[in-house]
Amino acid sequence: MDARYKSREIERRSLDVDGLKRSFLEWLVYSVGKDARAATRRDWFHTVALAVRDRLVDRWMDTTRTYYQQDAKRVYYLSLEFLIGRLLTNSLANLGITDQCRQALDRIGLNLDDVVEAEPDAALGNGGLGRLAACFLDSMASEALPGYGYGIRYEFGLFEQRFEHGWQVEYPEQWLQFGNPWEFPRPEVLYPVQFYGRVEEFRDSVGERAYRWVDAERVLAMAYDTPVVGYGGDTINTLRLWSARATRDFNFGHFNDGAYMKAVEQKVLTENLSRVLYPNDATEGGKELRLKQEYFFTSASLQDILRRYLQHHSNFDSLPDKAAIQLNDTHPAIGIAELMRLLVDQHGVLWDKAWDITRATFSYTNHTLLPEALEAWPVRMMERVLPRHMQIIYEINAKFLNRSKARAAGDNARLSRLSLIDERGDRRVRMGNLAFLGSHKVNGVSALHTELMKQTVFADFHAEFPERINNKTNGITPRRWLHQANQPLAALITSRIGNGWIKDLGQIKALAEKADDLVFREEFRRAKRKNKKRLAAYIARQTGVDVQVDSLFDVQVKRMHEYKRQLLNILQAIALYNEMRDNPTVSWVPVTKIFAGKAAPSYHMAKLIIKLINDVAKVVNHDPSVHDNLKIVLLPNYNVTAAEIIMPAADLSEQISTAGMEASGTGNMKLALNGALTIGTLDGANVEIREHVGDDNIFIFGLTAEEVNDLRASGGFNPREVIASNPSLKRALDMISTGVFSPDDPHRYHPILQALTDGGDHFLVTADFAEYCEAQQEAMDLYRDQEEWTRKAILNTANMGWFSSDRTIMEYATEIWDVHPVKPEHPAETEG
Ligand code: 6GP
Repeated sequence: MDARYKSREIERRSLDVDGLKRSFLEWLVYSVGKDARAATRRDWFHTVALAVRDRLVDRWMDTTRTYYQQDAKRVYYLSLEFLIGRLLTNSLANLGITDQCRQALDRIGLNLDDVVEAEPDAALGNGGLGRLAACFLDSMASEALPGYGYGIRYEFGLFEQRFEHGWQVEYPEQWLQFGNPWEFPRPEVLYPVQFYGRVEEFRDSVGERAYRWVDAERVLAMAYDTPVVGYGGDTINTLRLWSARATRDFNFGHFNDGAYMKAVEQKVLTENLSRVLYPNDATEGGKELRLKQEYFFTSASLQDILRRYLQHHSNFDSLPDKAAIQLNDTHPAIGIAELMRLLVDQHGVLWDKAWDITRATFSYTNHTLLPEALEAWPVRMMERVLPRHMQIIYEINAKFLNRSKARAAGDNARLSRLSLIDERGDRRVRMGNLAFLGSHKVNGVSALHTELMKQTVFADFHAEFPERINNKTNGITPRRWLHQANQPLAALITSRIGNGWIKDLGQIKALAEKADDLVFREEFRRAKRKNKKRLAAYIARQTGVDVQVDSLFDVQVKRMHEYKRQLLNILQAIALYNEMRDNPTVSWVPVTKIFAGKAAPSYHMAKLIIKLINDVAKVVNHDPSVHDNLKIVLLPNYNVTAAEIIMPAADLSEQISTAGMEASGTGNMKLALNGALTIGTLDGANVEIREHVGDDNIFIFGLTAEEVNDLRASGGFNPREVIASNPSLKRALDMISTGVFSPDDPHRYHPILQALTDGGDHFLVTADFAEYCEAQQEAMDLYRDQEEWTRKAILNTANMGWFSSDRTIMEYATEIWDVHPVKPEHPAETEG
């Protein structure tokens, strides 16, 4: 072998500073094709990413090979969204080579932090559901679980949000514009996926009735693989994302007609399937393209899963022992009908057997109870787009309803609620019901949410299958959300209790006793202050607003949604602003209200609330009479990267959804783990956070889920009365309605005021306002006592160990998937 080539081989593996430096210089020239003098920051990012990628390929292959050789049971996490964020810092930290990399770059005269900034944020998701999927990938790899992620390689991720005159404006997000160094295209891994056409009945070889799907349009799904590095770098799993490709024969038909342009047009249309992520969070658009996206990635994934299974098996009897398929919400639920189709139509498995296999293989996670988010596809659309699946769904439904207890009891109302078809109005397929019926386990994402699932949307199914619903409270990966995002605190923790917490977050409990240690509190505060300085600089860059580092950083970051009640927060801000102006001699606790979050482009109310926050901010931030004691900022373009700056810097975490409406929340966990105190309702995982951090270390206010339910059911709630009896609320609303914040358009906020009054205040903003203000006052009072505040902050961090996604994922592994850790076998490392 050429000596130079051979030396490169060794360097590809070397983890020391010299080896890294040499391979950076090599990569820059030979793969990025740039001279060090001409290289941009982006060139260096690609260089470093490619060199780091080299260092994980061997172990990635070892991992995959070990799973294959042991024919291990794998879990397949099917998700329409993976909200990954940047990968460089994550890969370096999980490989344990951050310091070496930093030094190697130093020697070339570069700063790692600058290089990291050139990486685009992979935003293939909207919010909680997508970010949870990304945390789960990290935990599966870190726990050595044979886990695969399957999704779509969207060319355009979640839109970029900008504010123009205070209004949200969406711009396309182009994360792939300059290439993606982490992915491996697999042009040979291609599966056909069909749409439209019709179903033909025929007699099979033994004379049985059988069906085939004919005259369909075909699209190809092409795989792109991204390695998922577990902590310590031993296990490296795979995220396989599908991209749509037009088939060649599809185009040839047109060429023969001489219609070249038409052929190319058709190709573009076909490939639109993986073009863009739908920007709705927890609401369903009902668009045909969305249904096609769901089927596209689900079908390709199932074909891939069966191919892998058939490498070791000749029939499907043991599929459930070798594959667990988790449906991340109902988006991939069509997979239940698709697996039935593949087994029955393509592999000749008998129906009942196929159904047993399907149910034993699938499980389903529900992420929201919001009725508008429960997917229900028009039967007519389904019949047209997926005709064979529609038949299969009818068949599943008929067999189920025939056997159900409701039929026996003659309870027709119940029967129609259990049906996979909603017969009211234009008929629709209820994907939640299909997912429930086709799964052996169904889970909610917090204790409260799971209880509510049993009582509400799935009450009838729960009565039918009382063992099926179970709870898996969400978690977050401590690697990204503490170890990487909050280096000052991570270093402090490690200095006291060692670094075992990174892998076993339960160990962080040992910090609890340090809450009474004056020196530790001082250091904890210093770490927080450092993070706040970093956020303040970011705020200044992004919004031009200067905030006081020593003010109380009060943070609400999440998608803009009425049920999350950013409106409640901004109303309290207005009330506080009024109090400060009324009492200029009082020494106020300075407060900085920090908001961030995107609204779905078609969600007008959420966008109006964005404008309101920006309008209020403009008035408050420029009013000298509050002496900088109150600042309000709404940061644009909230994404994973922004969250990594915001979470570590927060003092107060706003988790103020209308009780019963937030399934779990995960931002609540990130903030508490980073030492923020929560102000929140008893909703979602807030309930469990309170149990872990203790009642004294959290500010709970407002109606409970039960009270919300009763209040709404009674019909006796009158927001106008509530407003009339609360002068500070009334004054805040009057200011909005008289155009104090919108002099250019005094009626701008009429729809908001309308919703709060005549609209009946569905989200109970007015009902919770008074208690919320009291809780805010309590928080401000406590903040004056920095020692006491810090003590509670430390207790929050110390008691959040249970909320690691490692705990969550191991619960899924043992209680749902029956999947076990598999240690990759590494052949003796070759020496070049
Ligand atoms: C979200 C829930 O709203 C949030 O409470 C939860 O923490 C998160 O899922 C992860 O479980 N739901 C969605 O993002 C969604 O799109 C269909 O639901």
